[in-house]
Amino acid sequence: MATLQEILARQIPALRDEIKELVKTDGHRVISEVTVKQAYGGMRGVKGLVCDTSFVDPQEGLIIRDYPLLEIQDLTPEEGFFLLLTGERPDKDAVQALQDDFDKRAGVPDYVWKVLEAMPEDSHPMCMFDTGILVMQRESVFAKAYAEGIRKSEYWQPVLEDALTLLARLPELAAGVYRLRYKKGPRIAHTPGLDWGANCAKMLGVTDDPTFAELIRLYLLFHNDHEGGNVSSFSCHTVASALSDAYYSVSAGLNGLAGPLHGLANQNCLKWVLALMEEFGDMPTKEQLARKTQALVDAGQVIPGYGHAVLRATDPRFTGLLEFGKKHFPDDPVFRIVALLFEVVPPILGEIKKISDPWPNVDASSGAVLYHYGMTEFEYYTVLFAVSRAQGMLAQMIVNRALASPITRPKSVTTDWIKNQVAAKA
Ligand code: AMX
Repeated sequence: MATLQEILARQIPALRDEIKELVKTDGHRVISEVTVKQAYGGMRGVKGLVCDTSFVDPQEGLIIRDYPLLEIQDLTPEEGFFLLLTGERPDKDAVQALQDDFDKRAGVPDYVWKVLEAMPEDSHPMCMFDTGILVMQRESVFAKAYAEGIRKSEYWQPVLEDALTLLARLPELAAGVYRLRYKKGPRIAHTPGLDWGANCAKMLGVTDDPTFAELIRLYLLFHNDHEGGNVSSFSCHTVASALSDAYYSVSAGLNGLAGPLHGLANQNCLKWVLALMEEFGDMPTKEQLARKTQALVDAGQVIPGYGHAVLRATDPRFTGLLEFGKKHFPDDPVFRIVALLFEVVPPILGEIKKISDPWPNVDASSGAVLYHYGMTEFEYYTVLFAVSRAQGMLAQMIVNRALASPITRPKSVTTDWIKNQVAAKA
């Protein structure tokens, strides 16, 4: 099988022709309308973006290039990235070529560590991770090629170069942030020949338990993409549309992932579970959990890890991680509470009319499985989400650059304009 680069070089001309023809013949057709509620409501449900790497079905959840996530949960993250980007499942040789390529590009430069070491000790690990990405911007191959006048039709090639370098370095950067921020001792070097997920697990240095590497592979696969409209992907897309390079664009996306309604929900979820344990001990009853859930809702707070802007059923990513916990550590107290909350929370949220989705999302279980292995620093969890989500953001960016997608610029209107519009229609 051909390499990632060869497959893209073959696919891109055909994809360009296909989209050009579609826009030419059917460009005038209406695919979505916008109501006043949607204009004020985060554009929820407005179909104004295209993303071919993955799709989120409200009932089935994440579908990567036609494959429902749980059907492909045995893929390694690199296989997942290959699939996201090309729509093809790589054979052994193609994966090996990608892993070899990552090995060649690995190695976070020293200047990055110097910057991170100079940051205040209480910096949030997401801020450190993001800073590490931004300082590497000076190495962008795309920025250099653009400054030298590269042809538009070739833009995607240096973007792919930047993407592969970033992906090769992100596990090491993430693990280095973990060890520095939580004083875990010297950094552990990247091991050539080891796959991306196992390398990440090893560099974190949390445990030698082989099932931890299995978990990190799953983790890095499960969070990789969630179509185009989620905060991280959309932010990355918008910034990239200005022809900002992969470093600036991924950093922008991660700043959104760091918000409590998005990727930071996993840290808040675990914080909540630990607070429940402190109050009720290791074995809270369903009644106690139900009372606390209701109290939080009554206080106007969100139950972290529950609800979703698109999903209307249990997130398969939650299910996959729950199954992993049931298989490897069903009696772990934190994990047991997470499993119990799954029984208790949805019926309570389901009673509240305004909530569109009472079911758990990935963040409801993703912290507990890490906690089991001794990663108790829950502020850190979003960094692992970020390593994974970078794959989707970069895959989308490469495709968009190949299609020469124009700068993102929806039209905003004023409240007076909306009122006049509504009055005219009435
Ligand atoms: N607990 C309590 N209230 C909730 C809720 C929850 N888990 N989920 C939604 N609601 C509330 C909203 O706050 C909103 O209230 P408001 O009208 O008073 O502001 C109302 O229900 C309607 O919201 P919605 O249409 O159901 O959801 P949304 O599309 O506006 O928001 C999300 C989606 C994820 C931000 C929301 O469900 C939430 O805040 N969940 C908790 C945080 C979380 O788990 N985030 C992670 C999402 C997955 C991810 O990106 N990693």
